[in-house]
Amino acid sequence: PEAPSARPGPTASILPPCPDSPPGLVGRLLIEFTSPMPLERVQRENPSVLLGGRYTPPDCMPAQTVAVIIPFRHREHHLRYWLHYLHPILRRQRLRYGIYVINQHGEDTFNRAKLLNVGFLEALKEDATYNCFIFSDVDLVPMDDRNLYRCGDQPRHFAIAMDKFGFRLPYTGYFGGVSGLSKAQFLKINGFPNEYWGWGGEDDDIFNRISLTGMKISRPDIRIGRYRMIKHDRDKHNEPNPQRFTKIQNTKLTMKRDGIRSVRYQVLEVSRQPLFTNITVDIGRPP
Ligand code: UD2
Ligand code: MN
Repeated sequence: PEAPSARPGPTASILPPCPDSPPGLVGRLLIEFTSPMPLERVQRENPSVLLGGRYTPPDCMPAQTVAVIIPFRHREHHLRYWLHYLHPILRRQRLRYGIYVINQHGEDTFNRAKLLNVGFLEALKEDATYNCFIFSDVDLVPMDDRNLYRCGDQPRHFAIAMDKFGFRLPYTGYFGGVSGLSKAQFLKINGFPNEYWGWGGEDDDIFNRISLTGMKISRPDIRIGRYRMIKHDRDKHNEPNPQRFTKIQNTKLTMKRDGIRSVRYQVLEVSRQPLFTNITVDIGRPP
């Protein structure tokens, strides 16, 4: 008979917890968007990523399960760079994660925050163990892998020093680009607003929700929270929202009725790609 030690055991139960500071991070990274990035190449270079863009570290047990949610429409070219850079970074960070691209169906006005609400609910339908949600624009790549895509005891703002803002925070209440909330933090603010159609304001509304519920934004060191944004023109059907200035004055009233508890949408397709899960959704149009 075979010696018991030769048999692979239930390895998951004997793995040590993942370290707070993952070994093998490289620090500052060279990020550029000039050479073309075929999806086949990105797939070839990330064989350890499982179908749907799932990954679990082989050598330790992570404390959190992280869903990365990307609001999306017609940005395939950006998504390829994002996947190329982020998968290896998230792997080095020893995260257990899944990537969800929430693709707005049709050509009505874009609604970033509503898509992020959809991502939260749909990721949880895929895996009820998600307890940390990272919301990332498709065109933002961190320049330093010490910027850990994890949740903490306060909502986290990751993209604090972007090239397009001269590597500075544009204003104290800025919460755009890449942010992260635990499941409990997200539910505490009733998720994100569904009623910001077009460009702008939704990130400030989210900031207001966090402040109004007595939480404080946590941020990385300014030397570490650096980002490159892929240069782009304003998309069609995402014109600046003229209502945004008045809407962000009213978060205190609107956040009770407008949020994750009231979001209505229809999923049209869930497709598990090698490096991400694509969820195409009909979120309606502005009233
Ligand atoms: C800024 C913020 C962003 C958001 C936005 C206002 C930065 C880096 N980001 O982005 O977080 O607050 O202002 O709404 O400052 N998208 C598509 N297809 C579209 C339109 C948008 O995929 O047709 C997605 C995509 O993930 C994109 C994101 O929405 O990265 C934000 O839109 P943007 O990149 O056009 O706006 P930007 O760079 O001013
Ligand atoms: Mn952008």
